[in-house]
Amino acid sequence: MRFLRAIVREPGPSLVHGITSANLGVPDYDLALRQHRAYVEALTGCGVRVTAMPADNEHPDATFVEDTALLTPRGAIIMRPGAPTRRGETAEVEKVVREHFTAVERVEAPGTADAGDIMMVGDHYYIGLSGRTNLSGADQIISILESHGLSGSTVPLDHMLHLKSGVSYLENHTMAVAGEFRRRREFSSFQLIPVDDDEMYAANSLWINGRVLVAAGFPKTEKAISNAGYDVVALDVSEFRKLDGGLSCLSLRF
Ligand code: CIR
Repeated sequence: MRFLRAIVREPGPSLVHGITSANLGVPDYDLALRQHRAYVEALTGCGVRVTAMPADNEHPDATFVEDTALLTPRGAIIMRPGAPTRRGETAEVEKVVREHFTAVERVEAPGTADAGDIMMVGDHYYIGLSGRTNLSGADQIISILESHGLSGSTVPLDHMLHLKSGVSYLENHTMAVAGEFRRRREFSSFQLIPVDDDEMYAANSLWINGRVLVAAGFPKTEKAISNAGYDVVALDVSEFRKLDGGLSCLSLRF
């Protein structure tokens, strides 16, 4: 598998009003901008051509563009975000997605889904049932995937915001897993890289074309992923962490 492109959305000054449960303080907007630029450079360094959407200042969480769409090799699905304040983010994203995809479908009410809850493993998509993604949303996504010859299954979440807050697929039949996902039956047949509780945030790592982007400041996880044979790139995303956002949330890859 190889990613050719990515879509990102620059953070706007309203970022400081984003949804959060992190208790890490208010993001520094200028620092967030610098971290976002470094993130885009890292994507480019992985051989990905990046489309940067302008900031959407009406939606403080819009920079977490991953949540708004699922892009598969057979078509795109526009999400219906679980947080009402995020629903308006999808309109502009859909326009950009339509420049690249002919098959574009949508999750409809009463379904809700954030694509941070969807993890691609080859042709199969694991969908977390969370505070943001409900069964109707997941069922709609699974039907659309099946209509394209792909498959999906649900994974109920106990505590995490999103599925990918606690598990990342690093290709090669390997996953980095934290917290409630370390012992889940659904993932027991994979080679698991356990992430310690004190480094839980680093479980949201991002495989791109052979490299793995890991949040800076989590040395045990960085070492474990590196020891598993990956070329690791550490990136500081402290300002996005303050809003519960991680590395994967900041882009749509396809
Ligand atoms: C939110 O609560 O929706 C944002 N503050 C963070 C979204 C993070 N996205 C992700 O994990 N995929």
